[in-house]
Amino acid sequence: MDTTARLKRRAGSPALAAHLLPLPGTQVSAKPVTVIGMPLDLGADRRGVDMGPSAIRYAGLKHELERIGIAVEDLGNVNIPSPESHPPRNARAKYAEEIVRACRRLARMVSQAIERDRVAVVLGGDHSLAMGSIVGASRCHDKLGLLWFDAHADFNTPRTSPSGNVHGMPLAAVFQYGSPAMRALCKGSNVDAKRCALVGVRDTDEGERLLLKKAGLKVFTMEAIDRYGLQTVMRQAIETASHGGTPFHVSFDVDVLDPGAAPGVGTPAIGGLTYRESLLAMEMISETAGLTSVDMVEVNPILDHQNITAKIVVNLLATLLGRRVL
Ligand SMILES: [Mn+2]
Repeated sequence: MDTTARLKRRAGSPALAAHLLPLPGTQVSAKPVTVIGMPLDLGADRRGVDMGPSAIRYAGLKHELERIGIAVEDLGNVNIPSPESHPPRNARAKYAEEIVRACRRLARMVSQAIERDRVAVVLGGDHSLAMGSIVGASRCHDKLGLLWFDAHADFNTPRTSPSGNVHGMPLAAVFQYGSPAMRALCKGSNVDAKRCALVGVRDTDEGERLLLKKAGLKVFTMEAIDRYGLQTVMRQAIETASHGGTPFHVSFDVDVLDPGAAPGVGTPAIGGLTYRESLLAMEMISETAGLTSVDMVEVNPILDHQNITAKIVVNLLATLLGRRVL
């Protein structure tokens, strides 16, 4: 059975199936890709995002990328300890040490892929893994830009976080706010505030709002997207991240999409991007030259319907890496 028929069958309803059909056009000659699975759920309260890498692979990532002429190697999964093996040591930053150790392993794999002139594609897992990808990509460049798609700002610290879950803290750690272990890891980051843009934010905590302002990042909220449109916002966000031709990392929390479109995410928040808007964002990024690496995080198959969220991720990645309609 070909991909189209398979997607149709899996999608259930014909309307949904039509929405998910692979686009007919292909664009060959994109950079080869290295896929790394990061089944990390130590940063989130709810189990399930550890199955994200599996769901995305099952949705046909490798097949779809190869279909459009991209060479793919899959390094399998980074080994992650199970939260059942011991309780968190620190309730304000649960499993921070274990997460940092896993991120160091991920950083090595990401930097080795980039050094071999490949695009590193990291499948999550909860968003705390982004610390590892960013540190890994930073090792390969003097400066690294960062495009962070998210419903949340992920700018909490152990002090401001209401939950103590580390997946709400990775971006703050990149800017040296957070637990000592996280700050030590993120000393390896080359991202500075003027080369970082957040897109799609709509749900923030009190403490992190103050810290976010202090850090001076460019935040493009959903309100900005409503007012100015996605194209205008993305132009500015890309300009920020790739300022002066800087290579950049994309960290994409799938909860930036509206849960009506992508229900299988760890922390859903209503009022997000449509599927079309998220595709357009990927198209616009793919028109630039600077992409070094990308995370797709927080896919939770337990909360999903017929793996549609993972299928959306496959379409987003294919588009980001060069798939075209014509
Ligand atoms: Mn996030």
